[in-house]
Amino acid sequence: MAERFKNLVAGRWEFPDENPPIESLNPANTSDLIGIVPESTPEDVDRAVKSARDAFSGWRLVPPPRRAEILFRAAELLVRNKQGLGELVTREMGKLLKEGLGDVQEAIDMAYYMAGEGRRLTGETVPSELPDKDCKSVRVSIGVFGLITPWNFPIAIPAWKILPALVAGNTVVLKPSSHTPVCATRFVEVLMEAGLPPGVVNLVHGRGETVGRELAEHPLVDGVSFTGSTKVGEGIIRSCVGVGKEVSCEMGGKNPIVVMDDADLELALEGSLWAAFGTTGQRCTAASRLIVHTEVYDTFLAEFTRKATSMRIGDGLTEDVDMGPLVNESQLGRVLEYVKIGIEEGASLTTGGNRLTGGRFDRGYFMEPTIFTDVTPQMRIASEEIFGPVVSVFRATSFEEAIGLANSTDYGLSSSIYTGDVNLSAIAERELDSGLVYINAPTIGAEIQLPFGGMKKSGSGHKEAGGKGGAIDMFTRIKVVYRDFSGKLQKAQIKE
Ligand code: UN1
Repeated sequence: MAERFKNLVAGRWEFPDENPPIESLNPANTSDLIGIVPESTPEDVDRAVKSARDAFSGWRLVPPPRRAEILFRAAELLVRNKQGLGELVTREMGKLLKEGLGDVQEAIDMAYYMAGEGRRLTGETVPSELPDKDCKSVRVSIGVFGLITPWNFPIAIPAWKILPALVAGNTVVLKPSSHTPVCATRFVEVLMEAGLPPGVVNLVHGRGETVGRELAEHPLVDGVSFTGSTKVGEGIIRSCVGVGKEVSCEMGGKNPIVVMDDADLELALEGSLWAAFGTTGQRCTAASRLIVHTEVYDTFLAEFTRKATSMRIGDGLTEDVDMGPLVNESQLGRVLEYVKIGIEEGASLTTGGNRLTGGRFDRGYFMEPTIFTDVTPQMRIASEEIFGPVVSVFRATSFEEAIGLANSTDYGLSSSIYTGDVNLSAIAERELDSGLVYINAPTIGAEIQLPFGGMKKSGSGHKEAGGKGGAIDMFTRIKVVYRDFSGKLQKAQIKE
């Protein structure tokens, strides 16, 4: 019998069975059934939202440093369970074990950071223009948040959203991806074990079209934080903005790495390989365009192709593997479809492009690292997010042309330049149109103590994670308080 992973509503674990359950399979070996979760209904969402609403009235009054103590305990539990959770991430999502452990580490980092925020949630105190009057701003909790998370960081991204929401005094309903529901359940279990009161965190499993939609559109939800495709995100933004809900959407990317002729080529190769094929290209920050200066183009491409073709593909739980599977059959199909599109558009397939078959490969969703050349910015493979191990290599004859190419998509999440020229790096930092810019480092691997989010079609609304302008701004509202202790009517701006 498959293990059942439940919803959490008002502090009670439950398994509604109106619909047949959803199976969670290991993408490296589909005979490995990790568990089943309910396919919940809009009524389940409604009850979860109401439970969050009920819990809000008490949770908002708990002093933030007390809320933070629970986060701190959660961090410690995550540290203790890191190995098991990391293995589960790999088993359910497919990334290499070291990356699965990294996924958990990102949640640990976020838990410690946001626990610290419990003693910081700062406002401002400024002088008044009038005597015997003070002026300050304070942060207040907002209410109930609907959190909709993807499968590619199945523990880290729920942590990015839940932890700042909670320390700021909100309550939440989480709808995790139906491809990685077990990781999300385990994470919520840790939060409960850390001592959260019932109803502060609720978990509802199910499909985006039903459960996700109901959560985003529910009138008792005050804000929505979503990570996923631009298409779904844009729908959420429209529905939230129309009714004045807080909204944060982290969406696609088409992230470039520029390699200049004066770059440390070995470093650029290593970084490009990690950013293009790490996590099987399934990061919104993955590099899908390499823009290489013509002086080093041939050497770079030859070496990059050689390194890509020698990558070892397999189950991320086994050693000596450099790249795991795609998350499921439909993602694999989508990525292979883009390979076909690239060929039809006239790009040259330098290496890869095929599903891997035979023996152990037949049990999972494996494909070759794939490189296209002779690509123009107008092609779909150069402009649409593929979300797999497929990268296009472009030739640029100058720095200006390289930056122009880098900025030539509708997306703007992350970008990178490899150069030995400090002046060029400063100009690139200024000109690259993206929320994250890396100098002599790949496009992936943002740290949690600064805001995370994109420009253009990559993100909208608030940013995530720590630092000024990060997630705390999403999960609090600023209230301004004027206190007049003069005992008389004083009129600002009025000269009498
Ligand atoms: C994502 O792919 O949605 O910067 C998030 C990175 C990770 C987060 C990626 N820290 O690559």
